[in-house]
Amino acid sequence: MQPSHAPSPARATRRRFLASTLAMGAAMGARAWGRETVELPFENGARDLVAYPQKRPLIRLTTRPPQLETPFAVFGEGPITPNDAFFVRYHLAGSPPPREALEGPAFQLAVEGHVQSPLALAVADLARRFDTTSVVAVNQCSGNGRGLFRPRVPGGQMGNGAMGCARWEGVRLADVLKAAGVKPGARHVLLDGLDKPPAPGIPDFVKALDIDQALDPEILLATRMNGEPLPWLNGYPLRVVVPGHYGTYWIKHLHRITVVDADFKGYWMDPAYRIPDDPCAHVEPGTKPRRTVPITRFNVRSFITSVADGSPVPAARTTLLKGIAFDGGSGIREVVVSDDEGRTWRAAELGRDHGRHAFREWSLPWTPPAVGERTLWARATNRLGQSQPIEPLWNPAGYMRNVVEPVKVKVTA
Ligand SMILES: Nc1nc2c(c(=O)[nH]1)N[C@H]1C(S)=C(S)[C@@H](COP(=O)(O)O)O[C@H]1N2
Ligand SMILES: [Mo]
Repeated sequence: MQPSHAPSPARATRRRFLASTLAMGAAMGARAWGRETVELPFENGARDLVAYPQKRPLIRLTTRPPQLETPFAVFGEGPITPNDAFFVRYHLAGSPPPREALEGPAFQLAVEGHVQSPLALAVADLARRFDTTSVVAVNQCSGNGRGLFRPRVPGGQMGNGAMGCARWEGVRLADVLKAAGVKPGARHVLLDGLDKPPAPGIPDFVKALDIDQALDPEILLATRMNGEPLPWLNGYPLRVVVPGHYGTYWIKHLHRITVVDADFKGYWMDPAYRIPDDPCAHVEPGTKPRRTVPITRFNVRSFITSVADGSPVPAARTTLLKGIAFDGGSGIREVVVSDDEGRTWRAAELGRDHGRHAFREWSLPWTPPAVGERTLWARATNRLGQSQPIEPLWNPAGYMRNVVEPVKVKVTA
């Protein structure tokens, strides 16, 4: 069953909406800082650093809609990604919705469909009617690191800056659904943001959760991020937070929740955002999977953040290597580091635990054994015993990259 979007509250303001999106680039006040650029480590990796409202200069992938990647050095500053450095991902050219459409009582969350009592809630009603709670959780785009796949794959060519970790504060989706009274036979819960397709025929960005999953008390409808209201470009005034799951489910500017009693078959669930039906979500490079399933939880990842690829490291001195690790919600058990391409590994010390969905910092003192080029590897294992492959795994959409990312350093006398 396809849900109808006809009675959308955004309809009435659609003309104004389209007009305003045309002027988006200028209206958003994006500033290129004397055309500062960065070079991501793959062909066609030159990107401008551009400051959008509430954002420091970030790596711009596209203008319409704005898609911004976090400069990797930010992850070395701590386990919480500052709001002004947090990455931005949108699908539809008219996104984000203009600020006026998101302010005050005009912005309402509708809860409707296969429920006993449909709700229309102002954002302020949420905190009044339901308990608030918070979680520190990583948001990561399915295509984080896609630009590094070989052979190359189509889609946004990102380095590893399409992730971030924040404290998200809000109410539980389960409580809101219970207040609306989910009817027996409910199958899917559809999540829709206020951004609308720019032209007929382009499917609205709607995601679906199975009803059982939607009732998981971990899933939040968040209004705050790191103690502040959500930035405009990260979903103001309300977004979904699905800890441990790829960002595609973290609907921004959430304005409609629809419970349906049939399987939802929207474009952004099928064919988009699907992975090979295989325990490692991969196929032979260059081939197509026979069966696919929707993408769900993060696999295990770790990164070295204290030294950048290609940077010099002094010989005969101890350098503190630092980094981060995370997984789909079991938590990190161990991070090991190798300076000899896997012949030997040493265990890093894990930093403070901010919860099993957060970036886990790690550190390890390292004295380079000799002058010359060295490749450093970090590899994490989660509490389920899952780890990271040394050889990259490939799939046609470039999702779920989690290979050990080598960092080459030049040890200098
Ligand atoms: N309304 C809306 N929400 C959305 C999207 C979108 O295009 N529109 N993209 C999703 C995807 S694919 C990702 S990775 C996350 C990114 O969250 P961020 O922009 O806050 O970093 O938002 C998700 N929520
Ligand atoms: Mo994404």
